Amino acid sequence: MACEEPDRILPAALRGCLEAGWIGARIECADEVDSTNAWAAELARAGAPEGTVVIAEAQRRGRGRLGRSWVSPPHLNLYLSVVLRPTVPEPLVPQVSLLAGVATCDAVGEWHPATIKWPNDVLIGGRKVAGVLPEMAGEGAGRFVVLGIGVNLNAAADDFPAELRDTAVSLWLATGQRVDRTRFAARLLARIEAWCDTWRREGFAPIAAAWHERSGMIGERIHVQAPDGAVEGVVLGLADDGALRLQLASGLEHQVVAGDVTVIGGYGAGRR
Ligand code: BT5
Repeated sequence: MACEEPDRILPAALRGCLEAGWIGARIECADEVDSTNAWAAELARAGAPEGTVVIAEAQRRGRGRLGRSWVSPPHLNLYLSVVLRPTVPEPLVPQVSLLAGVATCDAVGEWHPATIKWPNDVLIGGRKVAGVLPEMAGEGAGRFVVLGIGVNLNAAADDFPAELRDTAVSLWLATGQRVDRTRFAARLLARIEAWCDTWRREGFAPIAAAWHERSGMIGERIHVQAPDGAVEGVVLGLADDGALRLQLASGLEHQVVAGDVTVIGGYGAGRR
């Protein structure tokens, strides 16, 4: 019986799908790593240029936010990290997190309509199709951001552990069509490049506007489980540092910088 080669994303094929630009200045692909974010950070510390992209077919210790993990089965999905060297003042660097959510939502949206949940989860039908983990490191001129993105592309339900089957989804599960992972990676990188260029030229306002459009969260009543406690309020919008602005029952404004959001009563309940 012929043995089928596993599907792989290869640097030359990916480069062939990318339009000339700064993203993909260097592309590295591996079969398996602990975490593409850790790998990209190593390269960045050793001087890798902005736009360096690393992709792994599988991750042994894929990272989520707040010490959580990212399920990364081999040859099915996309696990990618990009090295960025933003020149904006340090307090504005976290804006890149929202930018990445917008770019990922756009790329997923070319296959199936999707929305963003703060800060940057990408959802289809309320289930998570992609997650973003920006990690900042280095000082002064050596400062860099590793933008890690995981997108579920061709995973089937039983490629996810039982506890994620109700909350996770892949493009394949949503559309019934297999995704060409190289083409998806190229579209995602193109969107990241385009939004980074907009950020550099015009600042955060267009990114905040795009985020608002894709999130559908403004005016919703939400519950946030933050590391320092729980809070409930109505979403007013984004602050300049990417924090979520809430109006509390007391009428006071509160800003959430980290935590997990639940929309009370589901999306749209606050506007009914
Ligand atoms: C995230 O964290 O959503 C950020 C995930 C970033 C993953 C990428 S892959 C490439 C790069 N290299 C890395 O090491 N990481 C980045 P968070 O919001 O904390 O979500 C994590 C939670 O989502 C977990 O606790 C699970 O509940 C759920 N989850 C884990 N794997 C999932 C998957 N494949 N699809 C959907 N949900 C998942």
